Amino acid sequence: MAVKEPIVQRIERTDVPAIIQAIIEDGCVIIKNFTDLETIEKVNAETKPYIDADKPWKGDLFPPETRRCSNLVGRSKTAREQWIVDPLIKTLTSKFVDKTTTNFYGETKHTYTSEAICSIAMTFDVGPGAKAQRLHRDDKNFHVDHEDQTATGYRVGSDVMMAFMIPGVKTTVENGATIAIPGSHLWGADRAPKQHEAVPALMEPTDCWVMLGGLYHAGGANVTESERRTLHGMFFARGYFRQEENAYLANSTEEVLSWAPEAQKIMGYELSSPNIGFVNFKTPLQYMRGVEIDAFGDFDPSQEK
Ligand SMILES: O=C(O)CCC(=O)C(=O)O
Ligand SMILES: [Fe+2]
Repeated sequence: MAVKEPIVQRIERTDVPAIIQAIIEDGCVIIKNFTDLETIEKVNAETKPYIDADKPWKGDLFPPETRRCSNLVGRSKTAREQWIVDPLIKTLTSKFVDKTTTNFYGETKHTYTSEAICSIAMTFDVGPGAKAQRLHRDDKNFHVDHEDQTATGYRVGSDVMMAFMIPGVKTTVENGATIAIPGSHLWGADRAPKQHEAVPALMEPTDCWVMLGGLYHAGGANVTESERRTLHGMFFARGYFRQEENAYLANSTEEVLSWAPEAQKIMGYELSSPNIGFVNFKTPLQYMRGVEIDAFGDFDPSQEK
C-alpha cells in the first residue's frame, strides 16, 4: 500500500466545507485569501513598536532571537476589528471548539452551548539565527488526554482549542515557516513526534494557517542572514476555561495584594502549569506588584534531559 505523504491542503476561504474537511482529515489547513495586504500592513505596523521593545527570552519556549507582541487584541485595533471577529473564524471555532451539553433541570431537558473565546493572541517575530522550537501540542496547557484516533478517524469535539496564524511576511523554509505534522491530531498521548515527519507551512501574506490544539507543530528555524519571520497568532479555546465567579474584576489590585499568599494562589493569581494565566509574560502577582523583569523565561522549567 502506498504511504500517503503528509501535505498541507490549501483552500480558498470561500470553500468552507472543504476547509472543514481538511481540518478533520489533517488537523490543519492553509486558507487562501483569508485577509488582504492592506490589513496585514496595518497589523504589522501596530505590533512593531512592541516587537522592537521586547527582550530575548531566557528559556526553552522561544529561541532568544524571537521577539513577541503579546496582548495582540488589546494592542492592534486592526487585528481586533478585522481578524478575531472574522465570520469564518466564528464558523470554524463553532464547529471544532464550542461545547454543547444537555442536562435535566428537574424533569426538563436543558441544552447549553459554551462558545469559544480568544484565549491568547500574540505576534511571533523569529529573527535570523533562531533555532526551531521543539514539536509540541498547544493544548498541553489544557491537559487534554489524547486518545489514539488513527483507526477510527477524527471525532469532531475532541479538541478544546484551535489556532489561526496569519503571516506578516512570506514564510519560507529558510526564514522559519511554522513546521507541522498533518494528521498528528489523531495520535494518542504516547506517540512522540519526529522531526522528519514535519512539513513546513509555507505561506504568502493574506494566507492563514489553521490548526487544532492537538496538532504537533513548532516555529521553524530561521537560517537567513537578515530576514525576520513575522506571524500573528490567535488562539481560541473553550469558553468555560475560566473561573465561574470573576474575582479578577471583583477585587482591586490593592485588596488582592493584601491577601495571604495561599489565598492569592487558590484564587488563581499564580499560573496553572505550564502556561495558563500569565500577563505580559509575568505571573498575575508579579504584574500587580509592578515587578520589572530583565529577561522573560519559561514558567515551568524544561524537563529535557
Ligand atoms: O512561531 C511559530 O511558528 C509558532 C509558535 C508556537 O507554536 C508557539 O509558540 O506555541
Ligand atoms: Fe505552538
